[in-house]
Amino acid sequence: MKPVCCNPLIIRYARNKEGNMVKLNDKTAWWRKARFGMFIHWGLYAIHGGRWKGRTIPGPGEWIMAKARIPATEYEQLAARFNPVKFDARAWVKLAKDAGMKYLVITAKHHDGFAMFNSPSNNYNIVAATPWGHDPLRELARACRAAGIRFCFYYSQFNDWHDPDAHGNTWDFPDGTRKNFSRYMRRKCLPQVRELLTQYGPVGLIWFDTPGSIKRGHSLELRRLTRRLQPDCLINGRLGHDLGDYDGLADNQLPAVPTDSRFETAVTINDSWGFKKDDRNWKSAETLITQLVECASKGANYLLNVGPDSTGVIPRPNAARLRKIGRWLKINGEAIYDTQPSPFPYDFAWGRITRRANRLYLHFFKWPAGGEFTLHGLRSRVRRARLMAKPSTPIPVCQQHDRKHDEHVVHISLPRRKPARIIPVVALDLEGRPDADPLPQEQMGGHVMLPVNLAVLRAPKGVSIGPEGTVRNWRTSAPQLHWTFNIRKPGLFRVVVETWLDRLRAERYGTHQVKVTVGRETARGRAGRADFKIRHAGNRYQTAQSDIGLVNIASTGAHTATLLVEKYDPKDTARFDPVGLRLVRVKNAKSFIKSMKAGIG
Ligand code: H79
Repeated sequence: MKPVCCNPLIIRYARNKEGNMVKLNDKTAWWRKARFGMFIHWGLYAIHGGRWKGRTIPGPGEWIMAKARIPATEYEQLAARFNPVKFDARAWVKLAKDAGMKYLVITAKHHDGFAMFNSPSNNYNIVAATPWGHDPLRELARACRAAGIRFCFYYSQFNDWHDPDAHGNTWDFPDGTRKNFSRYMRRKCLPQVRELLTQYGPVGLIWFDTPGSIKRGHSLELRRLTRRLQPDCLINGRLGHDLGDYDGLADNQLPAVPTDSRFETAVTINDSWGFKKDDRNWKSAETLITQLVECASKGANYLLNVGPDSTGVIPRPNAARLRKIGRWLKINGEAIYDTQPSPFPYDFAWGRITRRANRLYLHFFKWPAGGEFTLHGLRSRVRRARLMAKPSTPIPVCQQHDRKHDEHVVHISLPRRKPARIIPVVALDLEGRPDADPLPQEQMGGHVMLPVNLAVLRAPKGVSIGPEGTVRNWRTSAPQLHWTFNIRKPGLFRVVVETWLDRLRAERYGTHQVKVTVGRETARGRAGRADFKIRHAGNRYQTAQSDIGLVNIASTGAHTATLLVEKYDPKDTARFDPVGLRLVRVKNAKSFIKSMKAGIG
């Protein structure tokens, strides 16, 4: 790389071999390339596996101490029973490797306060307090190094239910006025983070969690300590006060919009992080791969969790799914690792796009009918197309540009039958860098996708568009969203409002009376909870599609669509959470209208 801009005071930039400007010595480079990591939640809670006194406790397994309000003195006694004789660091790391994961983040200390490593500063740890007496982090760090996987750890810096000066334990230590958080920092948190950064060799990143009301000074102390001991160790955004090296979303939340590639999302395979016997709500391998693709297409890393049991074994349903992901990545990894977000700022009804240099990867969630695929708005020339699974078979491509309307279209004749069971990927080699028309337009199947991130939001203060691509705090009928898009050919379109709902808090959402206007045409209907068909083993945040009617778009060219809530459902205690608007062309408008009239008559 040749530096092209040198400011000795600040940062040096260079163009890499793909022509992108990059910061030299950018320590996030390995991590942005990695795209896929293993999260491991392992602690004393694995012994209970989500059950306490014969009852299944709601919430994730690692929360059992808080959810069942187990006194610290009682919970402590679990340590004497923790004897994971089947623990095999190399087997865990091999599983991560087989899955195609590039980094591994293990809970060194979760909210329960128990250190899963050798902590000379505090006896409440796995080496001093269990009959087993091993330091699993030492063995994992060594196995990771041998396998070329970056070793990282999770540390709960704010919540510690075992320490009277930290936060979260209101059943043993209810009197907040007696807490002295600085004392906990000096006595436990800082010494332990120091141990973690000095006992295990190079650490890829520290994953802090739930900063709560931590003071900036305390976050800063942790940051300084980390920088001093391991300057290249990354810190996640949950350190607090914007002091991390990268950002993330809420647990289990996938990005709906392209990010700046310093993003990560942590996800569970069932609904628990720690081992939970009664949670068999496993997402399918296909759902997990879809999530990985979703993240990569938005420039985000996917940190997928496993919850080993108290014998030290990663449960079979966990492991089986990881191996399936690995098999998919063996063929399609090039379309995930070290890729950039799609050059199109919106999703497609058929799937997602990732890119690397002059190549686009089309990930097909739905295979095009008869294998005939079209992509609109790609201005770059396509040199060739190939299926990742069958790279030697040439695939015919035909590209057209209508100068009059400045319309670009690529036709690709794919195999008639879907060539792989899970998400086939097609690579397109372009002449030069990808150049896509940023204005939404009609794509294959007649879909015009209008995601929230491309809208102009007119709203009172406090309502905003979040980095995940939804509107935050929409709780009245005041806000409005406006989109501009392009129509190639006049016609009749179905109007579909897409909203998000948190599956674990579904009952809080409402169904709202909404209105969409395009030019002088209006569609009115109800959108929200009533249209959710919740898939229990699917994403935590799921999309509902509410078909609210039709608009006739009479002219070619640019148009504006507006979405507003006419009547806000008073029963809603969550929020109206649109992720976008979708216009879908009615294929045979005349007969459609006829049948509608017949239906009404
Ligand atoms: O380590 C995992 C979680 O235990 C941790 N972050 C991930 C990576 C986490 N700690 N706090 N939170 C997430 C947010 C708190 C959520 C809560 Fe609940 C909602 C606490 C009580 C209600 C979820 C449901 C946890 C217990 C029940």
